[in-house]
Amino acid sequence: MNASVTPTHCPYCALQCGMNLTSSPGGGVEVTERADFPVNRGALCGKGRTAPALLSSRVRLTSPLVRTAGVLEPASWDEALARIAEGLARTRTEHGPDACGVFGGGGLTNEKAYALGKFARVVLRTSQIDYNGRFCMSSAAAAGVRAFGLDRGLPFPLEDIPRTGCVILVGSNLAETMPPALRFVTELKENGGRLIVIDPRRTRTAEQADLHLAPRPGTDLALALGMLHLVVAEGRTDEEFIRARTSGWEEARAAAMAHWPEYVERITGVSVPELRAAVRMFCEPEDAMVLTARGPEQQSKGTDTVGAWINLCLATGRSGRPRSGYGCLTGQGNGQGGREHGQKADQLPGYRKLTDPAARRHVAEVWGIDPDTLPGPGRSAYELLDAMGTDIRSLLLMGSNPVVSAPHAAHIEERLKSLDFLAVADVVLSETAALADVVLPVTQWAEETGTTTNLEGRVLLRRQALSAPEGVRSDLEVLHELAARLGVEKGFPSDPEEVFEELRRASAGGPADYSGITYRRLAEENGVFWPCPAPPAPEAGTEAGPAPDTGTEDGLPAVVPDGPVPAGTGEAHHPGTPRLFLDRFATEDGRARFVPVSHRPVAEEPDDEYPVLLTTGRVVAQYQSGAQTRRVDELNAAAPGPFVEMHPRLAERLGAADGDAVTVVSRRGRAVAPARITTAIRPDTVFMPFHWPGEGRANTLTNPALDPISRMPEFKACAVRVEAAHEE
Ligand SMILES: Nc1nc2c(c(=O)[nH]1)N[C@H]1C(S)=C(S)[C@@H](COP(=O)(O)OP(=O)(O)OC[C@H]3O[C@@H](n4cnc5c(=O)[nH]c(N)nc54)[C@H](O)[C@@H]3O)O[C@H]1N2
Ligand SMILES: Nc1nc2c(c(=O)[nH]1)N[C@H]1C(S)=C(S)[C@@H](COP(=O)(O)OP(=O)(O)OC[C@H]3O[C@@H](n4cnc5c(=O)[nH]c(N)nc54)[C@H](O)[C@@H]3O)O[C@H]1N2
Ligand code: SF4
Ligand SMILES: [Mo]
Repeated sequence: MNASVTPTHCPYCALQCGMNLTSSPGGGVEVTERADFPVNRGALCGKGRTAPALLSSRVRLTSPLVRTAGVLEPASWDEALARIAEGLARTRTEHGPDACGVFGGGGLTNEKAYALGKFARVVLRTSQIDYNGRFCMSSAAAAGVRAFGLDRGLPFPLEDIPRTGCVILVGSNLAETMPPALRFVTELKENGGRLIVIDPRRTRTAEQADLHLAPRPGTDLALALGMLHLVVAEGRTDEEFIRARTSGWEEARAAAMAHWPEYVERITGVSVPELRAAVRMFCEPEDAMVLTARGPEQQSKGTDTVGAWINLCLATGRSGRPRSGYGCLTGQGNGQGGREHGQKADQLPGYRKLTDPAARRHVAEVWGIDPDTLPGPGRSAYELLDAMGTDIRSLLLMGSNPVVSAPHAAHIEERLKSLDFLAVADVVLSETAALADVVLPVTQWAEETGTTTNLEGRVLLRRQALSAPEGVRSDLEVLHELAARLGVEKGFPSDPEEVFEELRRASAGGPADYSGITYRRLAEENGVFWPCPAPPAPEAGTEAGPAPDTGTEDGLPAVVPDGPVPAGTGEAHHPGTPRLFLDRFATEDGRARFVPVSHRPVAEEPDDEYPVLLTTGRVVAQYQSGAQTRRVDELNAAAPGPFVEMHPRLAERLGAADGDAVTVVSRRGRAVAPARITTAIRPDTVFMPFHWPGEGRANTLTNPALDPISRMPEFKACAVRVEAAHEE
């Protein structure tokens, strides 16, 4: 590549900030401003700014590693790939195809996620594939499908936020997790809109709020029901909207009416006057939005909790129209696209269902196989990891580091060690890769091309800006080589555009239809929102039909340029769909569905032995399991290690001063980290970030209790005891 400036996107979170990579004289690249991308308009957080550091880092892997006499030793690609093919083939012969597991990640590009899902079903013929997105937004996805018939994190562009009247941010610490997006909230306030933040901690985000409610962790469901109760009691429902656009209101209303504000106050710790103030702030303006993130979602009742917030939006008519609605702030770089193209246990590309016979026929035809050979749905992420060493004997893992990020992590670490065979593809020797029998060094974001779909449902092109160091190969090349070694010579191209062309066909007609999107369009436009079907082939001599309604005729500026097709192509194209549900919801009858939901306690309530609630989350300078960001000096200096955030009253009871090591004990294990004492957290709650392995690993403590629908673990609430470390 000799272009000196390459416009591309950040490797980390779901905002997928635009950035330019400029060749630096030393041979690498540096990040320079790219102001034309509307999501971040040039702004970046520290992680994005420092992302190139890992490209040339000494700690990145540049040779395959193969475990020999118990030790990981450098090996040739040939040897490493042969070992993996042999390991998987042996498991299949000895224990059947479902004993081979595959684990993916929401950071993988659409092309990789698609190829990985196809690899599992076509090459390994296993049903046992899932990915870390199950730990991320699966509850919101399940609730979205249940209510709207479709899951796209945000049904509108971020640019709509400043144009609404009130935003409730439920369990999102936007200021730390997507810093450039805070601008939308600031603009909302400048326009006279109000911000409500719901978080047990007074976070940097909560500090921006007009109203901050600090419920006990795990009680958002009751909180939303209490607000809906007040909406009904105060006559603030939108009867016309309910009648015209929804179904199921009577049952949902009855369920909410059982949640009296005083009862909700006892459960949540949020006072009745605060609840009333929130209802007033939300209902008074004509338009309002509710945006949830991991706080309410990573609960063993996350699906119902999100359902309750959706009910609130529907009952007040704040859905299915411009400037209003419910949205989920998806997390990983390709958290949205990663859940659409088949690495999820129950899914085929285009957000199709593996249990739907028509979907199976369509995808099997694209893949050139008999639909009857497609396996059925497999286990969810935690259940798959938990079955390692018993039903699952071999695992191929790409794009996740569960030794740090899975709940009940010490148990998962044991399960990983009990596998007959583990292969990991990564850019660094993560804590999980360190346990593998074979580790494959793969290319990074700036060294390869591919598409991601950001939290708005905007499909983007990440472009290669420099060549990869010798010795590394791309994930697509890995899958190509492994497929061939396992007897499937065709169907696994290593060229990303070729994979995308097939993905377009596989997704055509599905809920997440990408068939009208091409690399060429993505290179010319600032992304394209799905669904974007390919236009029907025009009959000779006729003009293409009118463009479908995309929601850009509501007086707001179009977000996606839907102007003329690039000269010379001669085809009309679908402009993409920035705004969903404006005319109808994606259910069969076009109506949004209310779901009756009721409060239930967290899976593990505090008791005498474990009297405190632990919640977990993130800090601005580290990303996820930290595999990448813990290797960047500037980020480590800003966030060097774990801590236990606690209220002075709790600290006093322990006799702990700020910075003293404390031990946090749950039924699953113990972790040690320094106390960080602050009045910004509820006295009955402690908070730990989960970015670190070792003795400060938060996930040693967390509870793998699963939501019955989404199979999301309860990362956000478990019972613990806190001790001064010297008591040990
Ligand atoms: N710096 C940084 N940014 C990231 C990431 C990262 O690792 N680091 N990861 C990316 C990914 S994958 C994701 S999913 C997003 C996550 O983005 P967020 O959801 O914003 O992140 P979290 O810190 O997990 O949780 C948000 C807040 O939920 C609060 N919370 C805890 N328990 C509860 C509860 O019971 N109810 C409510 N209402 N709130 C609660 C926490 O106090 C926390 O402030 O961030 C993305 N961006
Ligand atoms: N306690 C607690 N635990 C949590 C959460 C929480 O809030 N609290 N949040 C959960 C959430 S929302 C998430 S998303 C998960 C995330 O946790 P993980 O699934 O562990 O995610 P990452 O740390 O991003 O791991 C990605 C790994 O893949 C590598 N990698 C990056 N890009 C590529 C690529 O293109 N190809 C390959 N082969 N490898 C690549 C990285 O180096 C890294 O080792 O953690 C979950 N765990
Ligand atoms: S906010 Fe997210 S996408 Fe933007 S620079 Fe930071 S990590 Fe990258
Ligand atoms: Mo996530």
